[in-house]
Amino acid sequence: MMTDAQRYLFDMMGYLHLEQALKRTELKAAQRAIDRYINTSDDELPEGFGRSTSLFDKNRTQYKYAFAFDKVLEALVFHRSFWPIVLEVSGRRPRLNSGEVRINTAKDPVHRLHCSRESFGPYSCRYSCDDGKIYCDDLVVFIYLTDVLPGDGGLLLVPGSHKSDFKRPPDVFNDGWIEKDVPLGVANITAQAGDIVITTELMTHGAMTWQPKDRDRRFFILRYRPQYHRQIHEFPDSVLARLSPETRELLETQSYTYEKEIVKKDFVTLTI
Ligand SMILES: O=C(O)CCC(=O)C(=O)O
Repeated sequence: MMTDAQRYLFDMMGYLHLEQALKRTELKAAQRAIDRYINTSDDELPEGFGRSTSLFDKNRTQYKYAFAFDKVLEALVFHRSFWPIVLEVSGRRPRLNSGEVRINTAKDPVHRLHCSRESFGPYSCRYSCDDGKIYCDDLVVFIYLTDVLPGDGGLLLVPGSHKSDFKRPPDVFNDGWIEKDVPLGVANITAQAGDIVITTELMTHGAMTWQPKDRDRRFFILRYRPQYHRQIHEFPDSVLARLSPETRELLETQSYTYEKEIVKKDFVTLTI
């Protein structure tokens, strides 16, 4: 389960910043695996892998199914620093809905502020607290693989907005277009490589233009939903075939009552 401090902070602000959550060896191994992914030509990549072709990612900054590219990356979906959080907010009914790596360079445009409530309506995503626990049906985990320094740009969050009941008026935060100067009420997260930031899709978030010309921003985006959720991403067989049994179980959709074996463990390790 989450610690009391994590529960308090996540509930109040809508996000957690876990500093240096990855060990140095885990970080180095993940960085090497991502280098290998992006330096492999399209025709040598396993079936299903490559840059995103999604309409939501016109600049093709995302590398699909990165968690399934290498066992080092696959192990991160169960990382001990946030697995108890995934278990709590899913009511011990977790499912991984996607796991991609995003790479931002100076060419990439600003990512306008958005959230599920604003994009898809007030009932698209849920956040609530019951019996001393948090429930949230679209948890987003950002694992940073490179440093973000003050002034670089990158992730913006509007703390507390995961509980907002009002529509954001267009004159607030420049209608969501935040190029460089961060307005009061918005937080620019300057995470270091190895840090993990956890939030919900209900949180108003976006990203400023990446400023450095000599460094890019690389991070993993893992998204978790309850196993019975109806808005799911189906994974291709070519991706499923590469995974360990524990990860395949994490990707399964199941009923409310079904208890997966992986939820019985405080720490999940991949068996093959
Ligand atoms: O680039 C970022 O840090 C934020 C990503 C984002 O807004 C999203 O994936 O919806």
